[in-house]
Amino acid sequence: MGVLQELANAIIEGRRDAAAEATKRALAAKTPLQDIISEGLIAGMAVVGDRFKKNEYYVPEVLIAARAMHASLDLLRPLLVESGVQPRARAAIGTVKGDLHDIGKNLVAMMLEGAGFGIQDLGVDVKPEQFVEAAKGGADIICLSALLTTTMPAMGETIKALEQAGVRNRVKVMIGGAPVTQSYADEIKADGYAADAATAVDKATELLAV
Ligand code: B1M
Repeated sequence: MGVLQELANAIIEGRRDAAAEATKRALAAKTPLQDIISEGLIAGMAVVGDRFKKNEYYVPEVLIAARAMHASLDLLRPLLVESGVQPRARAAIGTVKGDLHDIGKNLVAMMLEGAGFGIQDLGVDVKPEQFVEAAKGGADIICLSALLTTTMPAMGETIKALEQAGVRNRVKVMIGGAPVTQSYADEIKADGYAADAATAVDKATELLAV
């Protein structure tokens, strides 16, 4: 088995030390960074996402896989910065104003990162103006998460704030979270809705055509 397949498997199985060790071996063998990312990290996380969609994996397995993915990414990140490898696209993500739930948002962020997106994680209780700043700063997609019916309206407010700041056309807006639906996305004129973290990767890829 090749070292990149070993890396992918270590991620799928959530073996953090094995992921770091395979990454070191791939680097020592002068494997291109892009190959380590696409054939190791992205390939591994794609399987994780697929299993999560099929209910073969649950939240703990995904978090453990993401932790292994991060062990590899931590080794690659400084080299990526040096070599100037560009992310597929830049995503700014946050849980909307008034909402402190971040487990789902973090999963979406990790899956997007695992799929090769650059992530700006704005955290929780993120005001519309903060998303506007991220759009002005060059984000390609704004990702809004809400877990409370009482904070869902902040998604619409954020879209309005993007319009008022004149940056709505520059970004795609994707929304999600347990109480959120496609019809709500249509109502507030979001570009896309995803029901879970793996689908969020598919939707962001589709919206940005990357
Ligand atoms: Co709260 N809470 N909570 N809570 N909490 C819920 C959401 C609730 C349904 C529980 C209940 O009453 N049955 C209820 C909401 C009711 C409603 O609005 N209709 C609720 C409430 C009421 C509250 C408080 C108001 C309670 C109180 O204080 N009286 C309070 C609010 C605080 C605030 O935010 N201002 C509160 C607080 C908390 C804790 C702090 C204790 C804790 C959060 C800890 C944390 O996140 N760090 C908490 C928790 C853990 C929950 C439950 C139990 C679990 C949520 C969770 O993490 N799910 C939840 C009940 C439940 O869902 N069973 C509940 C796992 C997570 C992986 O799923 O977040 O849905 P989820 O994410 C999924 C998808 O939705 C999707 O992908 C993820 C992975 O597949 N997704 C996206 C999420 N964001 C996305 C974005 C995308 C695309 C997909 O694109 C951008």
